[in-house]
Amino acid sequence: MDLIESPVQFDGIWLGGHVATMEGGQYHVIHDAAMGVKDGRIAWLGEASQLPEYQAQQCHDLQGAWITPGLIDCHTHLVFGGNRAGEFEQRLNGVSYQQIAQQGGGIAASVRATRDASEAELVASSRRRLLSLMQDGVTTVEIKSGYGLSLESELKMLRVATELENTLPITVKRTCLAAHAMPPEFADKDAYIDHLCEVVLPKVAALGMADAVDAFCEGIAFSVDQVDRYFKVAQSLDLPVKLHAEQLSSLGGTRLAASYQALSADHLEFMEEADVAAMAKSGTVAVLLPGAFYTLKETQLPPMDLLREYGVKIAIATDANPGTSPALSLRLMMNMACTLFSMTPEEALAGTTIHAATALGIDKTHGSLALGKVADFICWDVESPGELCYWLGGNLVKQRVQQGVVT
Ligand code: DI6
Ligand code: FE
Repeated sequence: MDLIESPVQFDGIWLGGHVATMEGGQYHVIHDAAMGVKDGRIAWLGEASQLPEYQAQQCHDLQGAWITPGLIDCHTHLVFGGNRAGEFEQRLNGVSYQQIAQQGGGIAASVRATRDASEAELVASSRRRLLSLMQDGVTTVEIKSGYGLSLESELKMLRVATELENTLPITVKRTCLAAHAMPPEFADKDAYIDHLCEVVLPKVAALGMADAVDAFCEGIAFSVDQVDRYFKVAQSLDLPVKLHAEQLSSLGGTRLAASYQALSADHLEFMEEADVAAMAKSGTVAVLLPGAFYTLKETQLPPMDLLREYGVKIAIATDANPGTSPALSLRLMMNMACTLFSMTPEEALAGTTIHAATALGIDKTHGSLALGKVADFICWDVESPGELCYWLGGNLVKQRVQQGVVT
């Protein structure tokens, strides 16, 4: 019997450049690489000199460019009505946060504006912000609710996130952050948490509107006990959890999150060694948010040495929100993670690729470049991957590829 060797078929092949695969959280460089894509997945990846005979519908010459996995922004509050630039200006003219809050500003202002906005208005304003992230290399984004704080308006925010995914070349993971702040209708925090447990979470789960559940555990928000009750219900509904923890003070929210095998605990400036140990044990990712650290002029640094010592995976995200992090570039956050948190450029890139994928529970398919993984990647006009963290701003994207399609 004749054995006919037929050429390998690709929808597209990329040649003439270099690849940082980010496997295992390291650059893992392939120089003079070739990457073949078929049906939206990576079908071949290695040194070009090893390529078998192939046929490709499209051939892309990288001209020396670098390919990395598409960036993953694993913590954003991208959907909201209005903005708070006016408060930013007020503060710089000497009005305090407290005074602004007393005048009905702060999160309450964003809740009002989000409730008042139509779904179409929210799609339009969020879309502009999302396009900025995408143009800077983001191929997957997490979007939280949390400025609605009523069943209807939380669902509205989650529908907007769904609509963004349906109309743009981006993967969106939706998180229900109904326990973000107190809505004006409730005076008692326990009563609001009861409402979330009895009504909001079951409905969100039944409609399949969220991939995860999040809360803000802080003196100005919800206590460890309240978050515990809310997480118990999330768990019973098979929804993974994540938590805003130890941002302004140390309450032990991180340990609670770890006890629920949380996907991530986020912010973490005030975490202690016992929190780090608990995260290492549960495999919970530490999501650091340098945009909020910078905007709040925080001086307490997250415990980088302890996180490294215990081998906790570290992700970096924009925390894009109208109050504490109006950030529209994930690459700028990578630069800030290096400068403010002493991360290396390699750690920062791992933090917006493979570790960010783990923080969203999608690392089997996303976050690094390997055979069979989703072909989400960026071709960058840089001479080395370290440049991605080096430039403050600028447009370094040469080509953006989502599920194998140039977008
Ligand atoms: N932590 C924060 O820093 C933001 N939310 C949160 O849970 C604040 C959001 C805002 O000010 O609108
Ligand atoms: Fe946040």
